[in-house]
Parts: sequence; C-alpha cells; structure tokens
Amino acid sequence: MNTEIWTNCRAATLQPEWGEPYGLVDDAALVVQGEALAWVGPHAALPQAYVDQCTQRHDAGGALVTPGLIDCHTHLVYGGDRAHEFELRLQGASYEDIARAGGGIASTVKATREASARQLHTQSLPRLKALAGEGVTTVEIKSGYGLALAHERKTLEVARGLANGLPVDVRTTFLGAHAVPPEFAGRTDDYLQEVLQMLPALHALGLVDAVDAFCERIAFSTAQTQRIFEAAQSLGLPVKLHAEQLSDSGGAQLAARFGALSCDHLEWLSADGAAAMARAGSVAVLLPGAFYFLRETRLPPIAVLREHGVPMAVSTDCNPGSSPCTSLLLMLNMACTLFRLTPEEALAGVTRHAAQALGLKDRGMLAAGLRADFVLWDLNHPAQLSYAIGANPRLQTVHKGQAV
Ligand code: DI6
Ligand code: FE
Repeated sequence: MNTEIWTNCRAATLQPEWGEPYGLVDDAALVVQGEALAWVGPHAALPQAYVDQCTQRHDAGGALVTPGLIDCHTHLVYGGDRAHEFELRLQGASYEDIARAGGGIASTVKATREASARQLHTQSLPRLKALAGEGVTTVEIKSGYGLALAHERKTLEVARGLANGLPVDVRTTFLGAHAVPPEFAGRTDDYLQEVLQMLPALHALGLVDAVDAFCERIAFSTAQTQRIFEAAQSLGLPVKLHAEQLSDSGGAQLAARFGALSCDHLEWLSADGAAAMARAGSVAVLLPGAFYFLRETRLPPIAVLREHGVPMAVSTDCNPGSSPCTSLLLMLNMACTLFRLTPEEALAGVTRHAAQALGLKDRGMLAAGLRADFVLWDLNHPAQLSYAIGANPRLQTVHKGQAV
C-alpha cells in the first residue's frame, strides 16, 4: 500500500482531543495510506516507521489544512429556476403566498418532471462543481422535485451519477414528502400513500441513504410525517426533518422520537424541541442562506441549542426557491454574521457536525482511521474561512487520499 506524507502545514483537525481551538496543530504532518489517514499530529512526533515506508512526500507549502467540507443539506438536482418568483417576492408576495397560489416548489416540480435525466444532469452539474471547487468533498442531495416514482427515481439516479469524475461523494435522501404535487391537490393523504409506496421501491433500487420530510403547515403535518418515519424505520433507514422553518409544528420532538440524524432550519424551534433533540443526539442543521434569501427575521435559537449541547451543522440548502446558493464558504460567513456562530462553531458545522448529520462516522475530522479527505487553503488561520466574503482560498483538495 502507498504511504504518503504531507508536511509543512498547519492542520485544523477539528479533533476536540487536541484541546486547542479548531483542534489546531501547528507544523503538522499527515500520513495517508490508501484512502484513509493513518496518522495526524505534530511533525516532530511523526513515527519513524512511516518515514521508512513513505512512497511519496508532499510539501504543503505552509498551507492551512482542514477536513474536506461537507454540505449536509442540499436540493441541488432540479430543473429550471425561480428568478421570476424572486421578482414577485421583491414586489411584496411572501414565500407562503406563492406556494399557496400553486407556484413555489410546484413550479420546480413541473420543470424537473419536464427535464430528461440528461438535461437534469447538465443543469445540476455546475452546482456540484461549484461546491467541489470550494473544497466540499461530501454532499447530501435530496429528491423532492419529482413527487412521482419515475421522477423521484430520475432525480436520485442523476444525483448519484453527478459525482462521477469529481473529488466528491454524494449521499442521497428521499424527500418525497416535500410538497403535494398538483395532481393530488387537496388530497394530501392520498399523496402520502404514494410516498409510502415510492419509499420501498426506491430503497430496493439502492437509491436511498436517508428519509426526510417537510413538516409545515404548507406541507405535511406531524401525524403525516410520523407515517413516513415509521415506514423509514421499518426499512432500517435513518430520518431527518425540515422542521420549524416557518412555524413551530413540534416536528423536532417527533423527529427526536425517531432518533433523527438531524432537524434542519429550526427558526421556530422551541426550548422543548431543543431538549428533545439533545436527548436524541440529533444535529441542528442551520441554513443561513434560506434565512437570508427569504428575509426571515426570526433567528434559530442558537443560545438554547448551545445550552442543551445540540451539535450545530451549517449547510447551503442549495435549492431554487429559498436558497439558490452554491457557496458553502459564504454560508460560513453568514452563519457567523446572521446567526452569531463563532468561526470555530461554523467550521465544525461544515465538517464534524455535518458528518454527524449524515450519520457518517468516517469523516469530518483529520484523525487516524478516518477518510483522507482534506483541503489545503492559502490561509494562516481557520477563522479566515468564515471571515472573508466571496473569496475562494482553496489551493488543493485531497479526496480519498488522492491529490486532485
Ligand atoms: N424548505 C426550504 O427552504 C426548501 N424546501 C423546504 O422544505 C425550499 C424548496 C423550494 O422552495 O423549492
Ligand atoms: Fe431544504
């Protein structure tokens, strides 16, 4: 097996065990064997055995090294765009007004259904490339703009194929319960039956890593969401939830009862909801792009989440309606400026905690035994990742041990 050693770098390992902010190790060395990290620590402590086995040395040129970034909540496979709706909102219409009038998610459903798999791939690829270009090495992609078996399948297959040739892994989440499609208007429970049939079919095709739902007054109730979670549970699939985005529906408590990997959005999360998440070990996925783009004024209860020790992740929510954003680095800045996260919390939110939100134990930190997914940045200090607006200081990505 190859043994590659990276030296001359400062490593933000995100390992709490180092006892330093960001798990910082100055003058670090990283040893890669195969697709994994075999050793991470101060260069001065690098065991001689690795030096003896070394097949390739890399000089990081003094770069800052972080784990590969993880965007744990996106809807980036979709057809069309919603620029017109953006204009309507600027004239005073609200996101909910537009959704109730048959626009919103429904208009993206129409465009997504009309697109062939090839067209959907072509339209979505630049979004994944933009994320990868900023050092993102794992991306979660949800379905939810097909809302019928063939189109949900097409979306998930396109999502799975999108990473081919890019230094990024895609995880797919079934979000059949994103909205009620027009052919089921006024018949939400009938559509729910459809969702309950789609799930095992898509799971049998190996296309589902997790199950999500939009629990909201304009979407699915907690009782309806529960049915979906029960179905997921019976298939052994983990769940996550779009919860308390526009109102407090008690979705977080429900999700917690199912041991949800994460609850996402959470602007209207109550203290009870946060306590339930803490008990269940669910991650709070914060989506500052949607908060910004919808001009929300109610902040997610960050202090309450901290108080309960709920891990916080940060993601783009890349989607055409509420967060047409393909920059996870911009989300770091927004998480700090809008939500008052510390830069250290923000970085943990796109690494360690984002991995946890996807149930992935093999990444999110720089540590022996974990995947060798890491990024070299032209920076001195990890706070600079959150500080800059619109910069891309990425020098190089290493994905599964391979320098790109
Ligand atoms: N909440 C959101 O912010 C996105 N989905 C969801 O459940 C928005 C999706 C869209 O407007 O297309
Ligand atoms: Fe979302």
